[in-house]
Amino acid sequence: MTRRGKNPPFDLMKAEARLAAKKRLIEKGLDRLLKRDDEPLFRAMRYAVLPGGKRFRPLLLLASGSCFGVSPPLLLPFASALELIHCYSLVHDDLPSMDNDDFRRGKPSLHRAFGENLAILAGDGLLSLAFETMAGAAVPRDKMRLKQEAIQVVSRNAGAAGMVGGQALEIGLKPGRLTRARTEALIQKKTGALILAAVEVGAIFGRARAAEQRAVGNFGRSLGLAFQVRDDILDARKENRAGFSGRADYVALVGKAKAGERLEALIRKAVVSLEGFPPRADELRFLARSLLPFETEVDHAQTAG
Ligand code: GRG
Repeated sequence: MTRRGKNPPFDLMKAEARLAAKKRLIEKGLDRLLKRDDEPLFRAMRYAVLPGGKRFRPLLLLASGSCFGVSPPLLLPFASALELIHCYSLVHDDLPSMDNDDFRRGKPSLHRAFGENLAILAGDGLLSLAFETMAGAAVPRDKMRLKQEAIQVVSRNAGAAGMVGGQALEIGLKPGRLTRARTEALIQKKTGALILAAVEVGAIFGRARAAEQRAVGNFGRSLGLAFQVRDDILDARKENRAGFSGRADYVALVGKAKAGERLEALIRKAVVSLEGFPPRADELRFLARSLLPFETEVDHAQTAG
């Protein structure tokens, strides 16, 4: 049986319902992983993760798994790990020495609530827990090699070659040196790398063929870029920034209208990458479309936190 064929009709409702069920699974999984303890460090770690945001990356990972016929429970440790890494990055990004943000997910940022030293340690704790979770994932013997590959992909994309590297590029930015190409390359690392890892892990466990891996990789790269462009558009709506923000800000670079056009084009490109994939790819298509302008506030599949 071939997985690719003519483009099937898109069943939005079904995809939405499946994603909602996946989100419930993710929330339960994260709650289980985070120790209930009165020690400030453990309280801080829970505060950083629960209740959460959109859970976009773990949903993407599970949706990619479903696209290749892999059931969510097998992938849950990897989906949880990605969210833990994402949460640690938010905690560290909010620190005074980084973005210096006082609020995150509608509440005081972790360093405002628990102090800077504990925020650093809670971030470190979440990162380590992510790797402990992936290493401890129970997989059948014939999938051990896939597990190793998945851990490698997540490590690479979270680290200096991916998200951390992108953040380092951003803190080294000099006014006037940003081109669109440089900005997009930076975004691919800072924001795109985790999103790409999410879709790749699903494809790894689904033993996707080379052409399918390429298609899903292209989907992930377009989506990673789209995600940050959308975030910059939403940020620009909230505040009226003038001049150099110290960030690789897409809206500041090309203006709101062009950023909106780029966002739509990227989402179209992402969806086109999956052309010929069967209805099992509808959850991925749904997640891509949920980033469209004016659907951005829609909680995809009642998925917003
Ligand atoms: C500090 C190691 C380190 C890395 C920082 C990813 C990142 C690099 C920082 C996070 C801050 C930021 C604005 C990143 C861009 C990606 C992004 C739009 C994050 C917000 O992700 P959402 O919208 O948040 O998925 P929720 O709250 O829904 O999880």
